Parts: sequence; structure tokens; C-alpha cells
Amino acid sequence: MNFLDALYLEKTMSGTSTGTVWLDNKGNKKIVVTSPVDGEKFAAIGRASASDFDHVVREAQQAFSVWRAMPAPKRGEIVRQIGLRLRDFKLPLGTLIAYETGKPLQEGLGEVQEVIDICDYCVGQSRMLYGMTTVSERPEHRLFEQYHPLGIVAIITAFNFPVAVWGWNAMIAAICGDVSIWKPSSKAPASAIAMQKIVARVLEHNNLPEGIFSLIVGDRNNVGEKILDDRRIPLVSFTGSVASGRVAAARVAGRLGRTILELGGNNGIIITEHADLKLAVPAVVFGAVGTAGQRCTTTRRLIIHESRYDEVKEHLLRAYGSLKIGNPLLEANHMGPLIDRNAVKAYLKAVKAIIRQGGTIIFGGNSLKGEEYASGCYVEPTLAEVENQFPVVKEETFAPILYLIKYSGGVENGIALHNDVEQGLSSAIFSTNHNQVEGFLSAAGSDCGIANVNIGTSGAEIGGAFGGEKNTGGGRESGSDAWKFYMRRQTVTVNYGQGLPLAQGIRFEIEPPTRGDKYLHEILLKKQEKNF
Ligand code: UN1
Repeated sequence: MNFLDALYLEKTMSGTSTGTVWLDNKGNKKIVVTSPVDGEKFAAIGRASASDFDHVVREAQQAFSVWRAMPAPKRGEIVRQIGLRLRDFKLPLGTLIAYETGKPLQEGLGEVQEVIDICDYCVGQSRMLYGMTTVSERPEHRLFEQYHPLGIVAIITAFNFPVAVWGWNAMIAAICGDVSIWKPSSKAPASAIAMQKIVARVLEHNNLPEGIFSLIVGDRNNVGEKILDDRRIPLVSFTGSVASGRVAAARVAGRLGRTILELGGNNGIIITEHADLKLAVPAVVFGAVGTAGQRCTTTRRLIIHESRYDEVKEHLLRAYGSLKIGNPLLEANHMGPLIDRNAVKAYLKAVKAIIRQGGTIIFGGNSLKGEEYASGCYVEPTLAEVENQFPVVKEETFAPILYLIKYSGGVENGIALHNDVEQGLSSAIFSTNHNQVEGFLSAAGSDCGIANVNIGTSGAEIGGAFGGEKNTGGGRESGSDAWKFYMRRQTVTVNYGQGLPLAQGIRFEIEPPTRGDKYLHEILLKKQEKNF
């Protein structure tokens, strides 16, 4: 396949790199990468051993002392070059992402664009790693904050965004002066290897040492758990399920390390009686079937005012009827396969649970058979009428199942249903009524990290902070001031006077006061007299 050659991928590859150097682990137990598009086993990747892991961490530690000393805008320059390189490889890399994960080519290209965007963003941000300055309560003192590089950042990513999530962690970490170790999902390691090779060219071109951007493909024992327990890694950025995130958070907290968690969502859209359905319907369909329902931001629940319920249902049935499911590399298809056969099993299990718990499947509900679907990973996009309190609705099933839920009365009732799940990533309201919109955005409104108005729940831009509340884990990545979490914060007080006044007016004298101290001492006494 041309795109594999264009990305310099081989049939059998090492999965561990410290930058430009690949560890010779092709002989290790392999991960066989199977495309859900056509079932082809297109790559075999050596899994890292425990000693590979140790080697990668040691190289990263050494690189940190070099990288953190480089001025941040110079680090930004390296990130700029990565962005430029990526532009050259956008088509083959986007194609590989689509082939490896099953997402439509348009979305694969969009994912590469997301990394390019974050590179551009980081170039600017590299000149803005600013701290605040404030006033000291003491005379002749200066009080300010500064941010320093933190160290090694481990980035554990999921299959659904096999390069973008790395991008918005690793590029931010890089300008902050951190070095990163990336553990991609074992379900999508080829895209990660292709990305690493693109980065390697930039590292090589700039004569940079090994260990700034490392990649390590491996299993839970040799890599995943080691990352969680390794004190040399001060920050672990984890994207994945709530269950795994809970384990990761506890393990890293056990050694008082930091985590950034981006876990599951159960994203809802409220359609009020004032919704403009010309906007709402396409947004809902893209939100629910984009990436075959496997985005953290996928629209899973539609909370519709009873006055619009039948109309919305009719529009959706018509739209779903026109969706084309098939090879996602072909432009005509809207939705490709799920990531693997296990995902199909989880989808079918959810469909059964919907029916058992009293819901009605009004569209889809089946896996697809036939020559085009021979990989066994294709399912029908599905619409189900349910109640919000069904246990199945409270879970995040990573599949294109959209729940239709009716509400009556004011928008506050829709918001109450919306918030009545354990996850809190993304949310949206469709309404042209100002009061409803502001109510949704108020403190009593959506409880999610992302709240959208008249656009869907997925497709966040990189400029905002990305992440969510409750079981989504509370982490923030990508834009805004998310960079601060990748640095260590230092509060600095500088005394440029002759005396040593203490804060809070505390008196502590161990020697006869000097002239300057005496003067300050008098001021302090006066202040105390006034009960200041
Ligand atoms: C994810 O699914 O983990 O907002 C990330 C979006 C994308 C990122 C999704 N920008 O849908």
C-alpha cells in the first residue's frame, strides 16, 4: 500500500524509539496490527521489554537536562518544524489513521490537521510561558511566579485519536521544556510509529540528542504499569476508559505524582422547543456517527423537548436512512467500521441491554455482514428510544448508538436529565432562546468541561482547554492555560533591601538591629499599634 511506503513503514518493525534510534526489539513478542477496514494484518510490531522501558526512561532523563536549558522559543522552533513536516505527510498519515482505526479519511486528515494546529499554537505559546507578578506586603521586596520544566511526561493514548492526543500533550510538553515518553494504544501503534518517524527527521536535522520525544509500544506489565509506578516520571497524561483511569490515578497518586486524566464521556445535546433543526440535525448526526461513535466527545444522548420530539425523530430516521456504511477510505461512505470485533460484541451487548431494560431500537441495532464487511467490524448506526435512568444509558458504550430521551416543562428539566450521569466531558444545547442558552451556561446549567451552543458535542478546537468533570477525570489538555500543568510553578520573593522584615508582621530578632532594620522595625511597631 502506497501510504505505508510513503511513511517508511515496514511489515515488521520495532515499536520503541528514543528519537531517531529504534531499539532492536523486532525479535520480541509482537503486536499484529489488523485493519478493521478489510481485516488485513498489515504490520507486526515488537513489544518493549522491561529493560527497553528502563533504557527509554534513562535516555529521557539525560535529554531533559539539555532540553530544559534551551530557550523556550528555540524549543518552539523545533515544534514549528514538526508542524511543517506534518504538512508534507498529511495525506499518507491521514490515510494510515483511517486504515488503522476505521475512521473516515476526512476525519483521519482532520486528525493530522489537529496536530498541525497544535504545533502552530505551540510556536506562539513558546514565547508566552509567563508568570504573574504581584505586590509584596514588605518594603523593598518583589513577589512573582515563574514556571520551570517539570521533567518526563508520559503520554498514554487511546486508539480513537492515535496521533492528535499525543500531539496536544507532547507539543505542549515540549515547549514547556519537558521530554515525553509516548505509550500508544496497542490497537493503533502503526500511526504512532509513522508519527515518530516524522518527528525523528526534525530531530536529526537539528542534531538534537536522543530522549526528547520517545515512543514505546508495549503491554501493561512491561510498560503501562511501570509508567504508573516510576518516580522518574512526574506527570502521566492518561486518555482512556474511566475504569483504567481510576487505576492509573490511584497508582500515580500513591507516589504523589501528577496525572492529567481524559476519561469517558456520556455527552448529551438538549434540543429545546426553540431549537433550529436545520443546525441541530446535522450536528447530532455527525456527533453520533463520526468516528463510528468512538470519540470521547461522541453525542450519545439526545434530550428532546416533547413538543419537538416527533419532528426530531422523523428527521433523524430520514438522515440515518441515507447514511452509507463501508470502506472509510472511500469518500462516499459516512461511517466505517468499529476498531475491532470486541467492539462489535460490546455494541451488540448494549443493544440487547437496551431492549431488556425497556428501550426500543428504532433504527439499526445489527452488525453488518457481506463481502464489503468481511472484517467483521461493521455495525449499523443505531437510534434507540430510552429513559435516561436505564443503566445502559449511564454507561459509555464506544459505538454509534444514539439515545433519544424526552423531557417536558422548562429547560431546567432537560438540564437535570442531562447532568444525571456520572461523566462530564462535553455537552450542547440547541436553542435560539437567550434565557435557555444562558441557563444552560450558568452555574446551574451544564456540569461538563465543554458546553456548546448551537453546535454539537464533538470537534473541539485546540485553542480551548480540553477535558471534563466528574468521572471524566478533571484534566485539561491542549489550549488555554493547560500548559501550566506541564510545568512546575515557583513563587519567588526577592528582598532587595537592607532589612529582613517578616510577613504577617511577626517580630523575630536575634541580634541588635542595624540602622535599616531599626527603621523598618519602627514602621512595623506603628502598624501593630494601629492593629493593622
Ligand atoms: C477524544 O475523543 O479523545 O473534540 C478526543 C473532538 C476532538 C478530540 C476528541 N477534537 O472531538
